[in-house]
Amino acid sequence: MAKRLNKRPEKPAAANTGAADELHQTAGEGRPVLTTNQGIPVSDNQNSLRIGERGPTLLEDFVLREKIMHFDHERIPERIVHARGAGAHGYFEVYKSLAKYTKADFLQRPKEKTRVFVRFSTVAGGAGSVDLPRDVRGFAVKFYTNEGNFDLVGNNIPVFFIQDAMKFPDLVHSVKMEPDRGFPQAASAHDTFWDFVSLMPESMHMIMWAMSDRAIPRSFRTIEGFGVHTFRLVNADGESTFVKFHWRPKLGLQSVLWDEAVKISGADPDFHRRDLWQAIDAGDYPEWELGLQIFSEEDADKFDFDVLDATKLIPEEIVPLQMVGRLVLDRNPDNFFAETEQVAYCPANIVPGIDFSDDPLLQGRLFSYLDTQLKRLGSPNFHEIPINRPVCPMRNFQRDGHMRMEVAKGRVNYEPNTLGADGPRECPRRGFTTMPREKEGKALRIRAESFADHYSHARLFYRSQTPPEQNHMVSALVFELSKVETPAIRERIVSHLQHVDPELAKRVAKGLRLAEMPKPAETAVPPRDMDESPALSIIAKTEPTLMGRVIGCLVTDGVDAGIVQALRTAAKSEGAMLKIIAPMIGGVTTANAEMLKADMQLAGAPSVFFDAVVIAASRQGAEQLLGEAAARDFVSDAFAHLKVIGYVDDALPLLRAAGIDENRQDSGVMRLDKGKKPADFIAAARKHRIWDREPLVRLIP
Ligand code: HDE
Repeated sequence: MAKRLNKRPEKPAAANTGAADELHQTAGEGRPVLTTNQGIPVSDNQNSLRIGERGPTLLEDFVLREKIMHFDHERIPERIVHARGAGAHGYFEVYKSLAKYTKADFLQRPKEKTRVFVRFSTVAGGAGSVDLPRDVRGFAVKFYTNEGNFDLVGNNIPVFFIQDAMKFPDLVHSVKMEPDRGFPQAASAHDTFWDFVSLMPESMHMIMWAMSDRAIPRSFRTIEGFGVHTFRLVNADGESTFVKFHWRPKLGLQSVLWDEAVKISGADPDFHRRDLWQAIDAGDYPEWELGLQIFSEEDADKFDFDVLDATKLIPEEIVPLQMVGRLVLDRNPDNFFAETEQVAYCPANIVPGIDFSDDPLLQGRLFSYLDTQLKRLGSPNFHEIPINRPVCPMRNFQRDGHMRMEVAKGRVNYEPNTLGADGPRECPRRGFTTMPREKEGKALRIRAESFADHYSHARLFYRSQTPPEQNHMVSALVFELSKVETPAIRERIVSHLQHVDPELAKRVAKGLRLAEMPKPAETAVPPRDMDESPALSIIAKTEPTLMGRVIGCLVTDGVDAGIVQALRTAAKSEGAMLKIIAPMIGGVTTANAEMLKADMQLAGAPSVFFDAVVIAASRQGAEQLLGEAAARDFVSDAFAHLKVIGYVDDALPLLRAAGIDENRQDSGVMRLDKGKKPADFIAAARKHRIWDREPLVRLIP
């Protein structure tokens, strides 16, 4: 900006710049001078201007008034959905040319990198809510390509609740706080949400996903992402295919258990954004692969569901993913507001070579985002905010408006013109062209027959889960419906579940203690069985790795430093992190009388923060911790959350106080001194959770 101003001919070139710099460097200790927004140096930032020592403040105090005025206007309206989020900069690298499918410039040259800004979010809660409610996660990527911005505004679930944009405000109203009482915040477990979905059988597939562990992820780094809708790719010859976009996390999918989610929400409401920030800060850059499901219009016609229906997915076993590139997040934002809050995604931002489909949900979204940005950012010039600016040239005759930053030169602000010969012109060769599509028919408000099957895909998802995952879905449904106060709503949901899976319906009915099984809901078309898709399960595709995970090691004075060091080395070689938790943040003295630094203090570091834990207390330390509830909970929660627990013999009293019998045959509880080695602990912890333990610690309907 300053550079451009200096070029303006009416200003004497850099007339007073040097002097101004000097003036502003005189605050002492090499610090620049604090100024008002007008650049006026401020002499006192502690006291407002008043008459006498104890007199009234003067209206004349422009420094005070400007500061308070600016503060009063620091907030902009939060997003009506996806209000809570965290973002990061990074790049997308395409593996090989995709010219065969698309002419999109950023997908033509192998290894070419395109800068991106990614924002993850929850949907239902306000900006100040917590990171771990049961909810869908937004996964929005802005690619700053040489042909303009391409926004892939997706979710971590490949389908959606509704088929038509018309229902979106109703859906969102129903899940948000109830309008009379203003609660619950960031929770679907209440009457209005279940009332609405019980009357919208098309939502049943998404409900299955929302009740699964996908809705309580361990980290943003361990979620998948999906473009959800069918899009089109168009190549230079004008040939088009359909495409579905998928993001696959390098660390693999991982979720927490519901009880962990509840406890994390209290202990660290910022669990996900902190995790993302810290990983990037440590140089442990989160990564995803972009997978494409490419299929032709003829393929689409053969499926027995409609690819324009966003409540359906195409099993990977039918159309496999082609991995075409990777996304790496390598830089935290400099400023949360300027970047993460002001970033304005819009599914209508596409580049030549990518096109929309007629999915009625997508079509509605094409309107909504531009409209919402205007309200949120307050001006049609929001594209000039640095985070939203394309990196390629941006030239047109749009002018003026609230907060215009560009100083457009010349007398020509219209087109065609002869007075601005060097001005921009349309370009049929390079410009975006819509894929020509023939359509005819009457204007109708109607839902296609091909959208009528509401249960088969819900059944596909449920039946593709492993038994522990199915158990969690049953528990989630029972939990949520038990919060619903109106019995008829609970019954209506169970009447739908019977079409998803009769056993599931029975278990939920039992968990709710329904007096009798309600009649099955009426169906437009009978649900059918599909081949199971293991790719839909988290557990079925979990890779044994601790990469990117965190091990919590509880220590006290007298800890054996050798064990801690061996664990640290083993964790590092695995790509995992070891965090030391001590009764006091000042650390502990080891058995060798050396200081061991603590990363966290016990009361603020419950075991829900960690993927596996080690109890390395000395005998005396363990005895002392018996009187500390946080220490007992640390151990008993780790056990209840099916984590691998390593311990030293001296720490046994603490394990026993937490109700753990060390002689129990459980491969996830292992003695580390004179027994297994840290490497054995790491090998066990790679499994993430000891699923066999679950029936011992939780009653499942
Ligand atoms: Fe959005 N959605 N949405 N949505 N959506 C918004 O735009 C909307 C839908 C998604 O990190 C809003 O800037 C309608 C599906 C993400 O800033 C708003 C419909 C999917 C984000 C809006 C949908 C999404 C949003 C609110 C139904 C997955 C956050 C603030 C027709 C494919 C982006 C904003 C960010 C945000 C409208 C359905 C994803 C109001 C009308 C389906 C990730 O414009």
